[in-house]
Amino acid sequence: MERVNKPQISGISIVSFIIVVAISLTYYQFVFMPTLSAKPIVSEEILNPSEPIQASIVPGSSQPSQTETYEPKEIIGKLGTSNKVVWTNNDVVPHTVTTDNDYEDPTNGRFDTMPTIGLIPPGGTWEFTFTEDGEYLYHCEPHPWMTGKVSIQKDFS
Ligand SMILES: [Cu+2]
Repeated sequence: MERVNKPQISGISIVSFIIVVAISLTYYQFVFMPTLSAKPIVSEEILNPSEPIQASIVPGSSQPSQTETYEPKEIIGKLGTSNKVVWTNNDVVPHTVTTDNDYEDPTNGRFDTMPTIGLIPPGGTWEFTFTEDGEYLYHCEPHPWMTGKVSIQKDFS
């Protein structure tokens, strides 16, 4: 009797093994990999906030003695309403907006004009949408005395 049963048992084991492998591969291909490569899901209000904040690069900012450079110096935005900032260069020389600590937004990439437009030309604008709350310090690459901060707060209302 044992001799008859043994091939059946190993047959069942092989079938079970194939099923387990097939389930694992399916999970890996259709659930695990897409989760790894997908960008985070962000609501429309955060991607396109209704009240972007206007900031200015003040004329004369390239002078080391000037204390007013980015205006307002501290920008406070609310996630889902005003988590987008538009900088306008009102000076006569080009400037950058560059993260102090290599910050990268999970959706919009590095908080820095350099990889996208480089320097903001006189009269030019640059905008950045923060999709996470937090405090973001930045400066100007050619003029390191120019510093500013963006605080994005969660909206609890
Ligand atoms: Cu500058």
